[in-house]
Amino acid sequence: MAGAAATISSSVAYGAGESGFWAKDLEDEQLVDMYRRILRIRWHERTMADKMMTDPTYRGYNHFYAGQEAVAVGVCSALRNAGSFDQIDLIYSTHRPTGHAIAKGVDLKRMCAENDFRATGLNSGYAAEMHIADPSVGFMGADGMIGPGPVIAVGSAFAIKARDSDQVVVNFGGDGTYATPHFHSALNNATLLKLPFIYVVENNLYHQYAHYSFSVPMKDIATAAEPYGIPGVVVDGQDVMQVYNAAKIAVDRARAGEGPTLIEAKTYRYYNHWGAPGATPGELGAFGYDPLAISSFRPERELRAWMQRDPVDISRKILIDWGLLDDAKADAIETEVKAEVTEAFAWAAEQPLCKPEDGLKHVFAEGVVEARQLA
Ligand SMILES: Cc1ncc(C[n+]2csc(CCOP(=O)(O)OP(=O)(O)O)c2C)c(N)n1
Ligand SMILES: [Mg+2]
Repeated sequence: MAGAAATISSSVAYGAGESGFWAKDLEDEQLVDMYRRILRIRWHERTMADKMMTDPTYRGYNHFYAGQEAVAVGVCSALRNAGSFDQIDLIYSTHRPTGHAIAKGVDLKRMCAENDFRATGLNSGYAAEMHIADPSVGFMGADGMIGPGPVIAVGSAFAIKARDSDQVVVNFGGDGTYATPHFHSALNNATLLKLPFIYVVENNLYHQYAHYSFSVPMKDIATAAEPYGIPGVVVDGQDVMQVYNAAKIAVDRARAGEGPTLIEAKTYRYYNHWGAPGATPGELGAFGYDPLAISSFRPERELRAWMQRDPVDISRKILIDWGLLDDAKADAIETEVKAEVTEAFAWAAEQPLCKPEDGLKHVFAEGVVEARQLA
């Protein structure tokens, strides 16, 4: 695979052929858990969007991830998500982080509290959506800046290699990150140093309100891997099994010390760039006009076409086709997840708000730094 962009075409049937081997090889419970996590992200999104539109006391805001769930869940399912900090795999997220956070396993209640600026939130209520982090599960943080994340992630991968650990680092980035110097610097250094690093580009076709072709000269961002001689993989980001398979191959390669991979997941976001403008309470997605955009930046038909290939429906169909679920079991999981999300928001709403005098706590780490950290 090295030296050329390998394509897992979207015509590959659900997990069929060589690329399907690992997903089919997972334990039944792990496969069902993928569906559960996709649903957890989806209902967190819908609940939060509805709250933003209907509850004036709610402070939270989000760059919604609905439509892209299979990317986060497919990738994180191929990672080590439990264990001590020197064992688990690490992910670096973006300004659109809550799906990544849930897929990696952050505590949903504490994330809901964080997003509503509550003192018992994941980061004491001072991070909110764009800076949430939970290193205990390897969720190294959201990042409001478009660009620097992958450079930090590559530094982390270098530290892992220096410690001779077999951990893997994944950086998620939007299609907008291609046009930043950090994208190229990250791939360059990860290749030269053969780091355990995976760059997952979530190509949802738009940066804010501009089509990606305004700043990306090629159709497939994965082809950016070619000059580095590392694998560049295009994957159907609506199909969790295909994402998983591509991620599993990349994770195995990274753990074996063979270096980085670039994965491009073709996907789409159902809400507008930020918050819930154009959305209607109780309805998935934002079809209306976003006043922040200069004009209607995407055709409604395009959104509806992507919604016909919905990651929730696709994962459910796969598991039913594979005989792991039937409609009644799938519905029961959905009911459980909805109850879990409702409970998380209700718990968060009762938590104390953070206090101004605590605002500068935890900005810098306390402790001792040796003059030379590497022998
Ligand atoms: C350095 C920097 N410039 C501009 C912005 C404003 N901004 C926020 S999101 C965004 C577009 C990101 O597009 P993409 O990477 O495709 O991610 P998506 O929002 O589609 O998930 C921009 C320009 C920013 N956050 N940081
Ligand atoms: Mg984008």
